[in-house]
Amino acid sequence: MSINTKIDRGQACTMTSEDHMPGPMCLIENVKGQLRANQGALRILSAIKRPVVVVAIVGLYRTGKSYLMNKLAGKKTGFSLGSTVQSHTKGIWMWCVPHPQKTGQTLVLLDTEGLGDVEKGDNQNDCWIFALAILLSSIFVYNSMGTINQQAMDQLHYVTELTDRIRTRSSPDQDDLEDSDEFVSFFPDFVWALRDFSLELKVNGKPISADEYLENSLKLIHGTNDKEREKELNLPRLCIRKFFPKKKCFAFERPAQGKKLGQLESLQDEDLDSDFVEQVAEFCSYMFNCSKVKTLSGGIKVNGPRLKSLVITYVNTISSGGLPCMENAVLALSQTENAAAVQKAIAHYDKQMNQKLQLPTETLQELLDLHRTSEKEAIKIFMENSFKDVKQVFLTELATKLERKQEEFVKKNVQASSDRCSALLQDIFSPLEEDVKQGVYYKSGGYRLFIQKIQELKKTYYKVPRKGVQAEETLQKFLESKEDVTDAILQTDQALIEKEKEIEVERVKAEAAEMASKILEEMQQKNDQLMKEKEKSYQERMKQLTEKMEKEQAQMREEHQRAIAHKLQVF
Ligand SMILES: Nc1nc2c(ncn2[C@@H]2O[C@H](COP(=O)(O)OP(=O)(O)OP(=O)(O)O)[C@@H](O)[C@H]2O)c(=O)[nH]1
Ligand SMILES: [Mg+2]
Repeated sequence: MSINTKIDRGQACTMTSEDHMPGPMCLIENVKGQLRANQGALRILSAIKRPVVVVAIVGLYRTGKSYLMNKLAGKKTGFSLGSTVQSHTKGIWMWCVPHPQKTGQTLVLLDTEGLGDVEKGDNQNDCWIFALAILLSSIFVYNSMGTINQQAMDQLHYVTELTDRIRTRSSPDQDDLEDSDEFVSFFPDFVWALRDFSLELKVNGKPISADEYLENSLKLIHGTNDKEREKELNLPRLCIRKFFPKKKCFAFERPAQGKKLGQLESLQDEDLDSDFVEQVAEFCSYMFNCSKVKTLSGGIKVNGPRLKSLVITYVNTISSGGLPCMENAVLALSQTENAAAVQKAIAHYDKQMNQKLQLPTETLQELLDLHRTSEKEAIKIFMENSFKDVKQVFLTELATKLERKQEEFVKKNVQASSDRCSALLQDIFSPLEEDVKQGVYYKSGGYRLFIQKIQELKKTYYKVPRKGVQAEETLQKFLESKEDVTDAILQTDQALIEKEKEIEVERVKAEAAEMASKILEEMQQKNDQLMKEKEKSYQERMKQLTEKMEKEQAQMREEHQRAIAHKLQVF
């Protein structure tokens, strides 16, 4: 068991605030050459809702990487250092701290297993550690000892292998950009940290900056006799120039001499080389000021849960023998987030409707208007929280769900109106029913009185507000149920001659038919309203979708243009 694995168990990190981890934790374990995401660390990432700036450090083993990362964390100890020649850090370790300069952002420090340890035998793992550090970070620190000589360049062969290890797209494009040309759009900024750099930075007697030194070192070699070797020597230089548009170099003095080097963690700044202390301060200041939030294709800003999703997708792909693909990782991310966006939109719709809707509504339009406003807001929320919704799968799901909800509300509205109207009719007509029971209308002239009374009560019924969409239908049904009584009163009325009774029966029938046709007309009107509403919903979705797609396409075009511009600049 490695020392760091012991620490992982021993000091199980508990978060005291969103991004305060008392110490680092293993994020990607490397157990016998198998990479595995650590669930505890993933849980910590889930809780970080702020955008993350991810700094990863990579380089040969035993070159002071962990020590430098502790400096970025502002701590003396943290990432565990080894004091022997044995390689120490295993896998990829993570430490999330509040960003020292940018409030509202979290700094995620990734310390990686040293490359090139001869004890490991093959370098497969090294290549994957290198690739993962590139894929996960927004600023990538390559750490090496001494000057940038050919040996240092050769050690950077990992960068030349990235084209075989990383894909940007799931299916290569037919356009003028190769897959690796697009690395530039998504790759982190590049920082080369030169440790124990003791030479003076001068060319032809003139002082040069570390950045100029790096630029000079990346110039291609020309004019040798061995063209094959020349190509080989130039490849890492070309790759760095091609993949990383933004480069920076820092040279550090040896921090201390002799045995002190083994006890750096316990030394105060006064005990360290003063130039080194200054150089570390400069390095930290650059990292804090110039590092960007990790951003994915399409301008998607990464926060903790998104970083977690990237870790899972990449590690799973690598463990199952596949090549990590940036586009697929973004798609995997979009699946989870778009599903959540649908939920969020629905929750908002439900909240709005429950707060504002009072059933029964006076008219169907009143309900439909409220639905439309809430639906518009829900779609907006979905658009704000979703991305790369290929073929609008999730938008369609949302639309279907909202449509079903609208149908449910329409049904509920009908029921509420029927219930209210029935109760109202019961209330209004019960004295009349009582009189009928008492035989008040079964007498000569009783029929006219009865009809008069009904007309009166109908008026009372019509006057009551908010009866809703079923007002007519419920009344008609109610009156229909009273037809037998009406008929019996008519037949017993001695004051009317047979002819008058016949006419009256016809009149009542005509009145009922008129009411029925009115109701039919109303139903037709309601159907038309619902159809129109569907059309409006569709138009609203399309409007918001077009706006979003235009924005996404502009972003893509910009990324593409940047890649082409960089390609032209490098060659
Ligand atoms: N010479 C030298 N030693 C350093 C420097 N920084 C740290 N060290 C010492 O080098 C040893 C290894 O430091 P680490 O930070 O563990 O190195 P690492 O690159 O993380 O090592 P691995 O995890 O094995 O890859 C420790 O004893 C450190 O005190 C430096 O700038 N120069
Ligand atoms: Mg280390």
